[in-house]
Amino acid sequence: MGLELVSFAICPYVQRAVIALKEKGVEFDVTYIELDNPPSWFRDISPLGKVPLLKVDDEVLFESAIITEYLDEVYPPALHPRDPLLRARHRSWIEFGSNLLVEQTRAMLAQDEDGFLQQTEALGGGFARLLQAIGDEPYFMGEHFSMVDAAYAPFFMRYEILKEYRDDLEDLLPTRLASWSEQLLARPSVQDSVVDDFSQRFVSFGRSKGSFILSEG
Ligand SMILES: N[C@@H](CCC(=O)N[C@@H](CS)C(=O)NCC(=O)O)C(=O)O
Repeated sequence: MGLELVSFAICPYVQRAVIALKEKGVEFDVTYIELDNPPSWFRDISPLGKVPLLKVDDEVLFESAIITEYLDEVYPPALHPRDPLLRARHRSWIEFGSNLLVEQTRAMLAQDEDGFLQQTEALGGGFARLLQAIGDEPYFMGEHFSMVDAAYAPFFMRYEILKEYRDDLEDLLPTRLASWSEQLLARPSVQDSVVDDFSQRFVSFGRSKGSFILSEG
């Protein structure tokens, strides 16, 4: 089966799919597009106009959660727990992680200090909730890397970059979440899930959108 992932280089949702593919050792091709100026073939095949898309032979899948669920059904090892209730719980927390990614993007793209502080308050609230759900170290559910871990790794990778620009983000992250982040970012599947100049591209993107915290001063 030929797999082709359609990607925008700094998209965290694409990155979730890449991590899942790498954890499973599945071969795939990547086609990068620029979202500011998407090619017409992309508009033709992307119902929501968003990445990721996963082309499976002639079929096109969209939405990262659907893509990763498909991958988990087809390729071992399973990254979701077998128990239906636990699996549903994990899916719920993945959805929570998607909301946290939105809050993070808003914080990054805030145009002034007030906007940034407002968004970090929202992030802090999200962290407090997450602390109630996460188990003992190292991963979300203890010893084994799961789909929830794949879903949060892109958030923490971006958080590390943003921390370089704002010390207060270091203090905002609770210790347990910081140690989870460390585990995730050390994982080869996570390290190999982005382009080589990811940090630079991420920062340039933020600057091009007028990010207050990433501004060059
Ligand atoms: N819910 C979607 C979100 C994907 C998403 O927002 N992708 C962004 C790039 S990171 C995108 O394609 N945006 C283009 C647009 O909204 O027009 C998923 O999980 O796949």
